[in-house]
Amino acid sequence: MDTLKIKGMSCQHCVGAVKKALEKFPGLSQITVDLLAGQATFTNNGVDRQQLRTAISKIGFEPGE
Ligand SMILES: [Cu+2]
Repeated sequence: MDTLKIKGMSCQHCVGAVKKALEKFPGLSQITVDLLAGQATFTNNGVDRQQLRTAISKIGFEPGE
């Protein structure tokens, strides 16, 4: 499993928005987004992490490395 830190999530709506953005990548599966931990966890089958960071930034959150 991979994790990606995400800053700026404050409620379950944020969690839902992040999850939806990540679900658009066919290479990701088993996606969970944890509000308290401020991170997403997923299995990544070949998606460039930079693309994930870009998608998260576009919807207004701040991705970590
Ligand atoms: Cu929110």
